[in-house]
Amino acid sequence: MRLDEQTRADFPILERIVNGQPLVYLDSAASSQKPRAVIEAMTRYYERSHSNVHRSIHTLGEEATELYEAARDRVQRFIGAPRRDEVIFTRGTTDGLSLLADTLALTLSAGDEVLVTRMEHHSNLVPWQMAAQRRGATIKAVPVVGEGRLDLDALDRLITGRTRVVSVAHVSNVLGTINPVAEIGRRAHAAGAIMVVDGAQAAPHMALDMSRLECDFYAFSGHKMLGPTGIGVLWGRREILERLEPARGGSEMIKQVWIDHAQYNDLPWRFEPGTPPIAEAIGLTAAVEYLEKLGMERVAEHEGALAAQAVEALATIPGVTVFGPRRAEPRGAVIAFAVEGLHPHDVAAYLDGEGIAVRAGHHCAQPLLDFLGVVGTTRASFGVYTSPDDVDRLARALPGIRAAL
Ligand code: 7TS
Repeated sequence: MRLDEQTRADFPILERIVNGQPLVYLDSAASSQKPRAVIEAMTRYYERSHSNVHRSIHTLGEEATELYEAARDRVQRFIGAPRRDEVIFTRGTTDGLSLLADTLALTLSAGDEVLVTRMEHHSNLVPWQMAAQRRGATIKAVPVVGEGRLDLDALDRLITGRTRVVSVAHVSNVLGTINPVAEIGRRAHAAGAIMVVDGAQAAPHMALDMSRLECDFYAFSGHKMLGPTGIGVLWGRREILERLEPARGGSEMIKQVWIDHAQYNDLPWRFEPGTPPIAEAIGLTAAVEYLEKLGMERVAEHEGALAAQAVEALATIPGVTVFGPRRAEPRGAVIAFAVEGLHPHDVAAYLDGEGIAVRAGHHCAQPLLDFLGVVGTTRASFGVYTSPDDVDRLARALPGIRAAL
């Protein structure tokens, strides 16, 4: 059975009728929909076990703490992390990368360099800009070439003895390019730099193995991988986390506090100040269990087939330009395109009228769009519940757009 045939009934929202048509949800890269298992796990928790974690010894306090820490074990296994205390819960990818940039900023000096790429989401740019500005460090970017790949020859020239951090998206949220992060990580490590990966568009769609990825930090969001909003993960290599001072403080991230100083808690709690997203961690457990049951290899295969179908179907429509790698090689579960002479917002509004949800705009990747020479694109993106028929409905709707506008 195809993955969408197996999963669709688990997603209540897919029963919606939008503008008189059965919903075609092609905006999973912005946020995925949620299976009943996730919604019910969170409701069950609030109805039966809610309390704060790591502080109260009453029964509910213990239950909530156990469930929250069990989520860490689930995530550790899901991403192949060597140790559970390397898994830090955050509020999302943006929060994880900001936490990391704030923390690493404490180690940067004037003249140090942070290397990013031109295809980064703003969440993997702005936190580094802020860190660099505070410390007098410099930001450099690996160019994008051809159909949307990183220029790896330029990478070698851009990594210098001053490069402290290299931070790269695993999968581009606009181009769908899957970047060779292990190879980039090897080169970063050879120069003594810390390798950071923005996995927001990878974690929901492919099997991950932190022990083999040649990176030191990996950030992703729960809400893009069938889980709730408000939770994310920052995985970090223990040897590095251990020597970093936390940049954010308060609450249970300490062992002891005096008026003018504090002794910080062990990993990972040292980097989790404040009441964490508890119900969200429990929802994330359910999402990870759901994905594991499907099998991430199967998820990648299903979405890869949809991407190939979409590239082929859209690229043959007159006036439609598809961005990103064209060949049938694996690409991420997103496809951005332009319709000649039409603003992306008009394209998205027209498609919405047909019941088809896509995103239009700069996708928080303005430097990349400058390179592509467009102010925005329209983007279709897929999840485990996306069907070939959804892609077909998009492809059949597009040719009628000019007559309709
Ligand atoms: N990094 C990448 C590559 C992303 O695609 C996104 C979100 C983020 C970071 C930020 O994730 P957040 O959960 O903290 O918001 N990308 C998109 C998108 O493509 N459309 O809406 C959000």
